[in-house]
Amino acid sequence: PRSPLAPVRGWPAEARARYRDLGYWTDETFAVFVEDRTARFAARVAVVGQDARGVERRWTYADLGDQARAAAARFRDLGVAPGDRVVVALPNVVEFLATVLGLLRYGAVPVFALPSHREVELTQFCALADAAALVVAAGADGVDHAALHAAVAGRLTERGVVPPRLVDVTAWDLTQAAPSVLPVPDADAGQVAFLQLSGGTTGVSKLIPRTHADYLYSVRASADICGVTAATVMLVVLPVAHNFPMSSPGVLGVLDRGGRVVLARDPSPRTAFRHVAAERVTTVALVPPLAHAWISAARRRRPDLGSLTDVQVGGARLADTVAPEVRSVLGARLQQVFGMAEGLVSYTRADDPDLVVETTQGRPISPDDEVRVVDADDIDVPDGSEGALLTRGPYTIRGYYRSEHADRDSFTADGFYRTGDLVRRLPSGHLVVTGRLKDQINRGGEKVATEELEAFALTHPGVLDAVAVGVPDPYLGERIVLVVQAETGRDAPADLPGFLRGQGLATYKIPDAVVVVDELPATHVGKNSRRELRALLADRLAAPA
Ligand code: J2J
Repeated sequence: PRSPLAPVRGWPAEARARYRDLGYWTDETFAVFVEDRTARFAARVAVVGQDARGVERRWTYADLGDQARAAAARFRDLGVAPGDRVVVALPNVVEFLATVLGLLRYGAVPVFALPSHREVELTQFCALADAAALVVAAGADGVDHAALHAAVAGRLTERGVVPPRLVDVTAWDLTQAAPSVLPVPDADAGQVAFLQLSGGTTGVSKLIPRTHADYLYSVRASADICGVTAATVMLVVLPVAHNFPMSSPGVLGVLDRGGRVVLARDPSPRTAFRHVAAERVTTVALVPPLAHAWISAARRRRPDLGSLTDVQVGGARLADTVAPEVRSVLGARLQQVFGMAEGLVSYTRADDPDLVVETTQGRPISPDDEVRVVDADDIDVPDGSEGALLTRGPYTIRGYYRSEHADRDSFTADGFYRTGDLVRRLPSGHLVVTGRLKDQINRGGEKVATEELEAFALTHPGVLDAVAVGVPDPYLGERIVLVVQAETGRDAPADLPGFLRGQGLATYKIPDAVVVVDELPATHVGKNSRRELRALLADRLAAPA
């Protein structure tokens, strides 16, 4: 038996009462959501995509309900109990929806990993969550999941944690009937429903506890803002477990309204354009490099994108110069989305002037999202000036999962989340993201903690010191350059990317380039000087040769 779900720091009673009175928080849990929507829209097509074996599937809402209940029964039969955490590391296959909706229907707690995570991250998530199972699709990607699981299990055992069971959805018989009765758990909507991943700013990952009530509010409000209806056909090219395609308004927003989700197995424009034409896709969520790729591919190929009305771009800053091309080349409306798995999501609106849509990252979902823009002493700066963004509201967490230490740095005493983003707020309330305070590289929407990367580089015997730098890149926004000072008397490490891959780090964290220097510029010891060093190196490396 696993430990119970750990208590989390939630909203104070006054805030809870207010969010309920305002109608933001309801009693609906995800288990009820799954039952209700799959019954209400039973005959409509809910999801189109490949299964883990590469077979094309087309599930109605009724099918999706059956698949979720069948998955729930499989986890129950494996000995997973309601409340147990289950790490889900699946690619964009239909079993992802069966698994996640099944776990929620059953009352277990999904932990959203990505298929690009490797033994380092999976070990951290499993340990932190005390996970009962790890779900993968061995048939769908080239990864040796048995070896990966054995490595994770080995590391966990060393740390005194009982390893999770490995569940490979490729083995599931999707034609097997669901059980007729499966009790709906009597959870409270104020309880934690699942754990999302934090982008990470430190050596260890943080997990984000989201409740039924707060998350479903953000999903419903997002679906309203984005105009999701039963006619919406959403293409998912980003990893479906990420908070953006999941909830802004994402897969859940579409399922809330009876629309259709189309899962793409690869994010290339070629595959995506094929899906758009075949399924008459109306909307898609992209990160800036993909928006770029779509625009240049559409210029060359002139695909049939006639059905596409809305293109969302978020996860990293979209260049002002690229923004107008969403309409001129893709023929769709642009929506900028600035969000975070910790909560706050900001959207440009359909009735915003073009200039606002093209140059700002929108305004928050809720009238009760409290936003502060502050200087280094936490004093509010005037509108139009750059400052650090702090936020508190009906769907922004007040604390991480089992991480009191991180909480002291990440939240103010009165419960504001320190986003680590630098923004300007316009008098209209729109936010412009201008930079970042946090020790993180945003590689085209994928977040990499500099500290973690540096710590792994330092384990190489030839490395005396290492600095991970986000260097401006026209396509990715930032690329990862690892600046390394070699240990005196030793050869410069030959293949650091290969070494880091061998350490079991996620593929997206592997540096794009390594630069070996005789000596790193001198700075004073400490966290801030480390930041200065990264900034200094970023400037030098960005300068044209
Ligand atoms: C600049 N930086 C951005 C943007 C996120 C919707 C959309 C995105 C995320 C997400 C999400 C940005 N311009 N438009 O969860 O629901 C950077 C900021 C932010 C961090 C959060 C959603 N959109 N960012 O990207 O948890 O630095 O969520 O704090 O992965 O991404 O990252 P993440």
